Amino acid sequence: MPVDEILKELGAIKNRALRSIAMVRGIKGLESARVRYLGKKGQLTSLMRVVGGLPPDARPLAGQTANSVKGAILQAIAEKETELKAAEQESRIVEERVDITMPGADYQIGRKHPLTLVTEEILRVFCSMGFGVAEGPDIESDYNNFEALNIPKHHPARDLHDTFYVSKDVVLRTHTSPVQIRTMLATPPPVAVVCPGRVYRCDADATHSPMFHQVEGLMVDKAISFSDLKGILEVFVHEMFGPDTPFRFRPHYFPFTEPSCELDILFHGEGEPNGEGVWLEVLGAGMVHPAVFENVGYDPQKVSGFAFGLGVERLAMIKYGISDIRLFFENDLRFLQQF
Ligand code: FA5
Repeated sequence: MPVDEILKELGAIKNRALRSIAMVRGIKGLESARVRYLGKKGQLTSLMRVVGGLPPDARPLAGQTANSVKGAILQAIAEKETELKAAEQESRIVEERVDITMPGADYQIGRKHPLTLVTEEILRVFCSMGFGVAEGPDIESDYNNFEALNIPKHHPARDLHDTFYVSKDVVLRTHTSPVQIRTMLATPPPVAVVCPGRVYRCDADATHSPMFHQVEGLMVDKAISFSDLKGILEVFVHEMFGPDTPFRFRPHYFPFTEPSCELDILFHGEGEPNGEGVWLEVLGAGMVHPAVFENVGYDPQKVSGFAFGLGVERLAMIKYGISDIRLFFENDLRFLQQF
């Protein structure tokens, strides 16, 4: 290839390369322009090989020209690279700009479940009267749940409890009364405790749930009488629901108390007939049966006491005017956010 032509071609390569580098829009495009002209098989590299093969007298001029074209292309690439990087940084600054004058992201603060609120309120009232708090396990022995409470195997009262059996001698506790047994086995009299917790029964409708909450109460000392029980429960109802709340005691039967009663509160809720209210049973109670004292090693000749077991859901239904117990367990935020 004659030198003239080589020089002309070098000039043309330079023009093309500078033009296409000027038009490049990104780093990738710049790299492919570099490969196109300066890569192993690039246009300038290939022509430089031809220059290498020229006769010695023609080589210096062609070689110098080729080197200066290469220098110009390299410089253009370097300048373009600086320009592209600056533009990229600029656009990232714009994209990632934080507007500190915008309002903050909204987040929801959790709150206590209505049953937790009511349980805390119940404990507050009894603790203010001198009761302590005791707890027991949800999975309980048949002995503590039934036998020690004067409900032997095959006793008809067992049918009332619709028990979930874990094994022959282990149950999901059907009430919090086994915590009475645990407390008396662990502590000599006098005792005054309230025992909150979950209980389980195979039973479900608008006022019955298969898992619900009770608070057990137990007071044992010398000469505790039924009037003490009535007085304590009256204070409780009036503290929880206000001094004018109508309530009534009704005779009842429990194998572990004698005499026994139930306490009803007049409930005004959605859907109740005539607007007169309905009596809702909220707790069972009575004087601890001598057989129970004997089972825990207390002497029924020396001590007496009362016990009660109240339903937390029932009290929450009355307090908040809720007619369906299932609302407590559906986890509907529209319901829960009202408390
Ligand atoms: C008992 O569980 C006795 N252990 C209470 C007791 C304790 C009596 C100490 C004497 C001495 P009962 O099964 O009636 O009794 O339940 C007590 C309260 O739990 C009921 O008054 C009611 O408020 C609530 N309750 C009972 N079953 C359910 C249920 N399936 N769903 C929601 N609450 C219930």
